[in-house]
Amino acid sequence: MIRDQQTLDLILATVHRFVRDKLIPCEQEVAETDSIPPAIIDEMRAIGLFGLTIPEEYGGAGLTMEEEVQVIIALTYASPAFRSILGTNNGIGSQGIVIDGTPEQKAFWLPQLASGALIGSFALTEPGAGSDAASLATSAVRMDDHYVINGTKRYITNAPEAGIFTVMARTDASSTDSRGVSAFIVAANTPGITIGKIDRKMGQKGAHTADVVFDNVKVPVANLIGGIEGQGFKTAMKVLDKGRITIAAVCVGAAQRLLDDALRYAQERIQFGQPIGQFQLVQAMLADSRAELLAARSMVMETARKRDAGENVKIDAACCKLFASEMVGRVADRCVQIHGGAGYISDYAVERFYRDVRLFRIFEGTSQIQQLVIGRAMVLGET
Ligand code: COS
Repeated sequence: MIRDQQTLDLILATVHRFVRDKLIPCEQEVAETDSIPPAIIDEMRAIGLFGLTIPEEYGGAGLTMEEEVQVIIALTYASPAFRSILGTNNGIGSQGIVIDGTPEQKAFWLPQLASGALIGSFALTEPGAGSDAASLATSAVRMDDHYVINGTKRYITNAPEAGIFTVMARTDASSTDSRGVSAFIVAANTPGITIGKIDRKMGQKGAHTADVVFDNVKVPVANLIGGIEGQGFKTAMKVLDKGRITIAAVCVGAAQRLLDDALRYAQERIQFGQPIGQFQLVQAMLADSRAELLAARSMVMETARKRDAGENVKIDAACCKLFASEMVGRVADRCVQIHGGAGYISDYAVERFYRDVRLFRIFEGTSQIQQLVIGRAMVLGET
């Protein structure tokens, strides 16, 4: 749903300009230093990029899903690390509160996330619980007016920068499945929280993940999301449903950048006396990529519209994440191939993007988990 095309066009024009003038010129520096310059983050705050999806009554832009995916596609024309720093506030780091939080929780936390004053982070994965998220072992034990949380979370995006975590922990010690899990809002400066060293990743330099260790961390009862125990796994799944559409949009933005870079290279690079783009085998790689990109973009737009219309998009969101993340992997591979030897050299963005996009088939649910979600729901007769 587009609420006001003029306003959306204005936001998109601002993002396109920011990407072209500020983000792309700074990509190499981010990759080399593994950090985003504070001035860039300040500008993201000033433009309002941390609060895109947070409702207007809490200081955000309240974008619909259809509006959001367009902004994300525009933004992810630049290195995915830039989206990552603001991605959790717009997605998994805020949506637990947006979707299932109490009015008091929303009123207190969402304005701080919308402004970017606080970075939100989503703590589900553990050393022993990745794809099998419902088997998580982190415990939350009720003691009078607070809970005591103990456990370790792993590969937590933006953990080093986080001001708050959405933490999934087991409140029913006798349970072993999703029913005993609750979700909490935990301030990062609460005594007992330790952030591990920043993970050294294959790509996505500038986007940070780390372990988060909870050692007898006292969390007020008021921070139990929605105020009800046992709902935390469902909250996490609803957050991930939305997140999967967003990640698919990220894949579309990255694939567009890769393809534009490869097309430009194919038009400029001369071999056998002519630009390599004149050769049909190179054209085939461009054409396959263009067709797959159109398919992914169409899926994302259609699913975003369905979610805005209030339809259940569990299956379609998983389809989008599955197809778009595999698509961008194939596009990145072809674009490196079109660049030939240059594609293996880090002076060219395609080399970096090739490593960056590998993550999309893994995080927020692997391709195999998306297949499982889709197939299982189909067999159960869900639509
Ligand atoms: N929305 C709302 N509720 C949902 C839901 C959704 N999308 N998906 C599942 N649920 C509910 C189910 O209805 C079920 O509720 P009941 O107990 O009332 O029947 C409950 O949650 C448990 O669901 P299910 O039985 O499907 O859970 P499983 O343990 O079998 O696991 C998968 C489900 C594998 C899909 C889940 O663990 C998963 O998504 N894993 C990947 C996690 C992931 O993406 N991690 C990435 C890191 S976080 S960035």
